[in-house]
Amino acid sequence: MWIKRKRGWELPERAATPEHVFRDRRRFMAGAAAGSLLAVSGAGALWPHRSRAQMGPPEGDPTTGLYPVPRNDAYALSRPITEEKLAVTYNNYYEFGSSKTIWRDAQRLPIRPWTVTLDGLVADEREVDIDQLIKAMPLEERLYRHRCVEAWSMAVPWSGFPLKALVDYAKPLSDAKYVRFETFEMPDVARGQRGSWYPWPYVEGLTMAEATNELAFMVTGMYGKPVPKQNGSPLRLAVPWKYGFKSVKGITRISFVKEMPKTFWWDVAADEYGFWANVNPEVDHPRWSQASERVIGEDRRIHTQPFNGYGEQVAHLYGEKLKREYGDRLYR
Ligand SMILES: Nc1nc2c(c(=O)[nH]1)N[C@H]1C(S)=C(S)[C@@H](COP(=O)(O)O)O[C@H]1N2
Ligand SMILES: [Mo]
Repeated sequence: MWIKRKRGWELPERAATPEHVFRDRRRFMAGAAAGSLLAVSGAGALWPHRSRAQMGPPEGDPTTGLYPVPRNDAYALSRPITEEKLAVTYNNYYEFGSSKTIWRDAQRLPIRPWTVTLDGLVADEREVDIDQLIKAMPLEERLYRHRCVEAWSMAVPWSGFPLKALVDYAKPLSDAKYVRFETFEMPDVARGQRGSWYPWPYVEGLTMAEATNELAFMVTGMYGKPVPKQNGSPLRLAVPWKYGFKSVKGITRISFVKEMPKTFWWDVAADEYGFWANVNPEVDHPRWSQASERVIGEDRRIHTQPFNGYGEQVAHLYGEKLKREYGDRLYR
């Protein structure tokens, strides 16, 4: 079905992005920030098909006027926020390719009109317009840690609303056990979806208890503006106690289901990734250590914390019964 090949995703971050390459990129971004580089005529030669390199919020995004939204101080951090330029240009979004620099390609994604289907075990299945949905939700800003399974991390000011608010809005039936998230399928604009070795569309899932935990957050903005396309516009998930691949981007469908959803990376490499993927420094990825993480934008590594530092809010979700049933799979 798929060909086992080492792709960027599967490499430890240090191998995938040698430090000096990354530092050179930072110098490049610093130049761009100063307004020099993108303005010079050479930029046209670098990106002949782009009249203007857009890395920020989508141009003409109808939600622009909603931001900034009030910060919820219950979700503060004791580490510096990642520089915005880095958070919006160093991404994982396999729909647009397996490199970290997909932000230009992601601009091709049409984000309006955009609907989200709410279906499965709900009182009424329906398709909601994204702007109607956003208008119905209580928007706030939260500072969250963001830890990729590749052992790099950021600290990001997300804007959005608690997933619990959306669950309440969807009115799931009592036999719903899991929430399943599905991403768009547009191979014409998303070149990564043209290959047949990945099981598109990207699917993720949470238990109902995880989905209604206060930390589970639906993202519509970041850095006080609408969320850029490369970061998951117009709607993505942020579950900061889990590895980044659980935080699915570009959501088009949310289903309430009885069975544990077969999630994308689990389907691709069941021996490496699974459903739970809770951050745990003591359980290594089969091919690299999870004990520490490289802080994007800083020349340092820090120790990784159990549940990425959110144990107080979520550890109780994973009691003895689940530990017996899943063992280390709870952490991959
Ligand atoms: N649809 C979709 N969502 C996705 C991914 C993806 O490839 N496709 N990559 C995941 C991974 S591995 C990570 S680490 C985060 C990265 O989010 P960021 O680019 O905003 O930092 O998005 C996650 N969500
Ligand atoms: Mo990731």
